[in-house]
Amino acid sequence: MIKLYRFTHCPFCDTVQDFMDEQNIAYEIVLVHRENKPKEVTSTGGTVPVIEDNGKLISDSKKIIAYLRNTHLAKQT
Ligand SMILES: N[C@@H](CCC(=O)N[C@@H](CS)C(=O)NCC(=O)O)C(=O)O
Repeated sequence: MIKLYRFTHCPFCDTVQDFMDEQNIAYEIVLVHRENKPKEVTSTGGTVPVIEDNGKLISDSKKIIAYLRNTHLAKQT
């Protein structure tokens, strides 16, 4: 299942999470604290949101949504 790394308060993270909710894409949330970011976040530039999908890490809300459109939505049709 997709993991969504996010801060509790983060408008970019909300955009990605709202998109996955609207498109019925299953995910689990990994809450990240600004002072103690996991390697999945530090290794991709240090900002959230980051998603992990089958071992692939993607950061940046626009890139994440483009990736999900190209992969997960294509699968559903
Ligand atoms: N262009 C990025 C911006 C993401 C961004 O700036 N996220 C903030 C949180 S809302 C962040 O992670 N800041 C790094 C920090 O506070 O350490 C996106 O669209 O995902």
